[in-house]
Amino acid sequence: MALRDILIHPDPRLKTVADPVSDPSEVKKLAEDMLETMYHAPGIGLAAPQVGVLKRLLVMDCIKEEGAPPQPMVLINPEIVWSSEEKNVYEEGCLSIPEIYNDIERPAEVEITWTSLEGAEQSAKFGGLWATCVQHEIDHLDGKLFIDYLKPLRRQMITRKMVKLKRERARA
Ligand code: K1U
Ligand code: ZN
Repeated sequence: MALRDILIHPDPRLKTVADPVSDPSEVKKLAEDMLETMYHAPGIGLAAPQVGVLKRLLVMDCIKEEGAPPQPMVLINPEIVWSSEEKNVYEEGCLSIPEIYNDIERPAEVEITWTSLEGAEQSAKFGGLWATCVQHEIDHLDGKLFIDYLKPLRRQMITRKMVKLKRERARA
């Protein structure tokens, strides 16, 4: 396993619609690296475009209780097939937009279909933080960031902050 570099906004790869994975067995190493990178960050989710790979693959583990066993999930070609009318607001963060948090409203429950690393078709309903996280990650696969839900002025301010952060990191 290896840690991968996480892209920071703005980056054209974070605005690109990712391509479907045709052979799940080809992304096993990428999925392992993404899980290691997510746990190391730390984060509760990570999408392949965030590590510069424009493929429809995401990992997540939303278990936050201290001492609880990890529950890593790998979703290949995920699709939202149903969303609840009921909404939920969560203060979201993003590993590609460090130290910025904002309330975002999304469907409270979603049903997702995806392919597993073994190539099996899967389906499940997600609620709570899992629902928020899987929608945030699928947005990444569609080139969408949580700041795209914000007012243009706030988005511009965050983008300027990130440009500055990237400049400082490049100099260090
Ligand atoms: O996709 C990403 O950038 C990862 C992001 C996922 C996410 C967070 C919150 C709501 C929706 C989706 C993160 O993991 S940011 C870090 C974070 O939320 C966290 C980090 C450590 C412990 C608990 C949460
Ligand atoms: Zn994100």
